[in-house]
Amino acid sequence: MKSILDNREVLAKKVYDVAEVAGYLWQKGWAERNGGNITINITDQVDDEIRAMKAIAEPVAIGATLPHLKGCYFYCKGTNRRMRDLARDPMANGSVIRILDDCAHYEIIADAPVKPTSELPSHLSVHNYLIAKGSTYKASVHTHPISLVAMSHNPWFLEKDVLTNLLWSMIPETKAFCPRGLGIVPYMLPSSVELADATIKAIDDNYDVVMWEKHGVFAVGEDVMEAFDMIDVLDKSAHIYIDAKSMGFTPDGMSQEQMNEISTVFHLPK
Ligand code: 2HA
Ligand code: ZN
Repeated sequence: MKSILDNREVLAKKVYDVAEVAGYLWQKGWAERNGGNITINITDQVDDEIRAMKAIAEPVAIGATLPHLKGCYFYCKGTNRRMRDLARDPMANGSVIRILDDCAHYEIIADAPVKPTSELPSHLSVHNYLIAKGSTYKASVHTHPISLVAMSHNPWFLEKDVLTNLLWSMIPETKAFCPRGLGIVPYMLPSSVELADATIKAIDDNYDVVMWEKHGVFAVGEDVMEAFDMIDVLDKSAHIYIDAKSMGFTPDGMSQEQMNEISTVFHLPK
């Protein structure tokens, strides 16, 4: 079957990176059924031939007007599609969409008429925000990491930066590779505009990874691997905390002095 990825090496690599991450999310147990979504901004990989491609489905309202997305293109996981299926066949379980000039509708241009993720309004609102800020970030990942979500059921962990500092202190790598920590968004209805707005507010507060209380996390990054890696190091720390707790003790965590040393050596904010 003909694919938009044919003879487009860079675009194909980006989509196959999404597929690779989708496989990791499934293997980690973070992607039950259709859980989670991934979108990547592929506008830079779009050539004249793609720009001229006809839509393969009727335009659909985004549910918001997003002025910075005019003429942008995204690869999006399909709604109700499984990460484990996307890992095998990304163009049958996701699609390429074009944002129309009214900035309020999208149309699917390839490869199959797979309707994008239920969290499309929040993903696209975040991409709109990132472009407006002049950010170079192109990827957003939403997933349901078990240990991090478990920790979000304790209100004490939801105070600003309590979880950030605790997770950073479990292993030196966590602050080094997730230097902005973990923002917190209180529980809100999945797919709601309120959740999208609160997520943008947290990203604007300088977090790259945001916890959606009792639901999952939302991460942004230069590419899908970077977004995944930040979630992965945070969840690793959550595992270490929980393992220590299940052995019957509360882990000491690295001391403030040790944390400061890491920050100095890795040139991280203190
Ligand atoms: O797409 O995870 O939050 C399934 C979800 C919605
Ligand atoms: Zn979810």
